[in-house]
Amino acid sequence: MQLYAILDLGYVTPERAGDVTSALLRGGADILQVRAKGYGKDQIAEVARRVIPLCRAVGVPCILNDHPDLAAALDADGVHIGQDDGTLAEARAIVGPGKLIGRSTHSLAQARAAHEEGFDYIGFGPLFPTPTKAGRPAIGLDDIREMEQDVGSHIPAFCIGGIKPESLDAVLAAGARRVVIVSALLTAPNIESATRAVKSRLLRDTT
Ligand code: TZP
Ligand code: MG
Repeated sequence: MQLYAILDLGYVTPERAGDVTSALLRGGADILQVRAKGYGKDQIAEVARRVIPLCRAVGVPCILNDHPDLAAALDADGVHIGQDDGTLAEARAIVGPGKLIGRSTHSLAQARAAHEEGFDYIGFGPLFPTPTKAGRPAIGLDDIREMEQDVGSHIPAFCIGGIKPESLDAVLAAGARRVVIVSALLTAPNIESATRAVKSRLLRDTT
């Protein structure tokens, strides 16, 4: 599980959700999140109801951002929550056992804390400034290796934030083994081939 794709409705209209999801999956995304900041729960549910079966058909977990209640109601494979979205126990009580629960982390200390709390996976970043999460300071590449040692060797840890095909080599050289890439895939002229290119580099250049 090396490439985490996000169907982000900041870049993709709801009408294109199915086609874009299929392209990400054909390109080799290993896990996929539906992220829809500013959308109402009904709209998110409508999109997720179409995306979840596409993922399930190819055995890729489909994670909902932010809404444990919706994730439970739609039988998504899990939920992703931020630092201000409550505890693991609170989310677990809503989604139930057997679902994945991920946490956004923005420092080595937060990454260690998320692992100790028992999250199933983490995001670690943003490594670089990114319009997808505007205003969030970049944390750079220096802590990746230690994060991988302390956390990534126990649970999947996905580096995230401003990663482009051009910066992937530097991110991997800094010790990353798993990445989330959002805008660089969703705005690519051919989403499937852009995804496939990133995936094959991850398969080749990580252990
Ligand atoms: N969390 C930390 S950075 C980020 C999120 C959701 C955005 C990643 O998107 P992009 O477009 O790959 O920078
Ligand atoms: Mg959140």
